[in-house]
Amino acid sequence: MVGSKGRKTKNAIIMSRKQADDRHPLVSIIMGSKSDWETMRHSAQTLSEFEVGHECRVLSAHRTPQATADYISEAEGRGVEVIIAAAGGAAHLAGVAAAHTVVPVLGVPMQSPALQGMDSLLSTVQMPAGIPVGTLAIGKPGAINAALLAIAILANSRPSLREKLRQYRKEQTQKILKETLP
Ligand code: RP5
Repeated sequence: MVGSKGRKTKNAIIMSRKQADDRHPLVSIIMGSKSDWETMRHSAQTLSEFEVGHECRVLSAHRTPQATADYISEAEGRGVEVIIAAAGGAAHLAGVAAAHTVVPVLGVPMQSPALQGMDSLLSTVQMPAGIPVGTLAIGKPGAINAALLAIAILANSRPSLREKLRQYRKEQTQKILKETLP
């Protein structure tokens, strides 16, 4: 009886969380400029492939500082569990986001025209101790991996997502093994 009651309770918790997941975006993708979308659409696309609810916003650490602070400060209360922040050049968006929340922040450095993203990478990755940003690779690989890492974080407490990640890796392996060279 106790066991079945426990399972019922557990199921109820899982169901209510699934309902909540369906209602609220779990991942927020923010980027410093609309010009970053061509890269960051790969984050959104990857999350969509895993059916993870997300929202995308243009917010700048420099051009919209107050709106950025307000949005990030409210994200946790709205059910956001991971924030992906992309910026290029003097790329302070991920760091500023991390300063306003304890929700994990993943930074994606954009491939800037002037310095090919080295500026973005260093601005994003060199955070002072105490305010972490998990920084991914420059450009499209970073955008895809930020989404996969966000999914892996969510999957710690969502077994179905973890299974989807395993399946993704299997398919990727099969695809590579089938490659032929001219
Ligand atoms: C950054 O400046 C943005 O993240 C973008 O990568 C870069 C250039 O922005 P735009 O001049 O294209 O708006 O803030």
